[in-house]
Amino acid sequence: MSELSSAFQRCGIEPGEHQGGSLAVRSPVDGAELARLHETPASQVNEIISRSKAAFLKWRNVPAPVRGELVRLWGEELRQAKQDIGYIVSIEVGKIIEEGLGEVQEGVDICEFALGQSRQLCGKTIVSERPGHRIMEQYHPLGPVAIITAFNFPSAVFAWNAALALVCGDPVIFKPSEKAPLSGIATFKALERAIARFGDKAPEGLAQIVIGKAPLAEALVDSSSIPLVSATGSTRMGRAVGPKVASRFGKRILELGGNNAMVVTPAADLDMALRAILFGAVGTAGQRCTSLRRLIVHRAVKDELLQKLLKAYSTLRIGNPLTSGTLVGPLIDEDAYDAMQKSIRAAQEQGGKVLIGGERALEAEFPKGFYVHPAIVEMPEQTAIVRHETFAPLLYVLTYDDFDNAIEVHNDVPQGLSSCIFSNDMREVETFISAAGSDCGMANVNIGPSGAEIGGAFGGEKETGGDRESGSDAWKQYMRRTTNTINYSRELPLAQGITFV
Ligand code: UN1
Repeated sequence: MSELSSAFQRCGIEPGEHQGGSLAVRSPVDGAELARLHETPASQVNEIISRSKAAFLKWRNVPAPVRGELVRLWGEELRQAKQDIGYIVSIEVGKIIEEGLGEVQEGVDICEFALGQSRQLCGKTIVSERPGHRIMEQYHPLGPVAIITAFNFPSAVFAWNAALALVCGDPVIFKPSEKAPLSGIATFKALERAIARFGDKAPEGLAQIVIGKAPLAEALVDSSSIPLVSATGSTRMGRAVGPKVASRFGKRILELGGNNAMVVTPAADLDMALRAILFGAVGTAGQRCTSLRRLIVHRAVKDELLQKLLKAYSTLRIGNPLTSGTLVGPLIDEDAYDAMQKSIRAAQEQGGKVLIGGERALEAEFPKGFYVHPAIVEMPEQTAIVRHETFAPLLYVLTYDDFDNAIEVHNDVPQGLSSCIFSNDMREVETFISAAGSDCGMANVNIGPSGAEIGGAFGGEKETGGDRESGSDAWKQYMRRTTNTINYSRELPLAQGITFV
């Protein structure tokens, strides 16, 4: 039995589930077919939504800390399956195995976070202007949540959303990316095992998965029975999803494109910046929404930094992500490769100079795998192509002289996910994270833009979508808030001093 078949088996994915279907799943590693999944017929979506609605009526009454016990068990299952799911992520998405494992760890972490959160779903008590009155807030479960994820984090982003939704009292319907459904299924199976261990208190239909393409996602997006749609992917996808959900007054969490930059000032520790640039721009082959795409470097340190960077880029180990020591795996598919080539050409037309990389790699060994040499392109200014997100290891370098101008350039892109500054000058650092600094949802100091921990709220502004998921108070989006004014007096005074009868 192949290593993959054994991993499927240990994850509870039966041969009948991954063979004989119409949806072919290919590995970006070498183009080999990994599975043929059975697609969920669109005609079944209504039934799935009905089951979710019925599950909600029961689940909302289970005390939140008891719901927390379910995600605790899920975290245990993920821990146990970490090697297998990490391996499936790696072979299906092309991430190096270290990052595949890290992604599963992110799922474990959010389960533990959600477990704690299950005892802290609390609102405020507010003083009333009226005697003998008290105002308080409660957070109540919201209803079925649709979770639509992208190929690049096929396990963790489902876990981020589902762990919180479940402790908040909401059933989940998961639509993994059709480019990486296997990792999603493996993560979902771990949840099913947790549900089985949890027992009768978990209603039937609490967690469901649909396998297939965009029409399934559209059916979920359009359903007024789904009060919250959490969608991760491109800005183009968000532009389609956002207005549809809004038109039926649904809530949404949109996690869309980024165009993340690093400002490197003369006061930076350049060796640290170098390491952060490498992980940020080259890690995950530049296919994180938080990947580093723009380097805004002061003229005084540019040459030194670029010299170090070019040296490091020239020795990057590109190859099979499952082989230990590899740093850069393949792009997800040929379209991603073509998009990178197109952006490099556009950059050149707009005055850019390719300093290194951009060419296809390992074509002889992997004719159906799209490996590239990560590219660095120096730009004379922030032209149209630099303002566009290309999901590939393509780093633009921009030079600045004046710090205020660096911040202006930094913010002058349509996206607003993550950002960072490398500097040991407290004036620069504090300015960068101040109201007049970075306009992104995440602004880091002396660490790169990618690889966030789950404890903070994750997300960004502008075309990134404006929403937050994962840590901090992101849980509130999975609940509805009620404000309760309680009168324990024998009078009935009106607010604002109004007298009536
Ligand atoms: C994504 O790329 O969609 O901060 C999510 C990070 C990861 C999550 C990225 N923790 O890079």
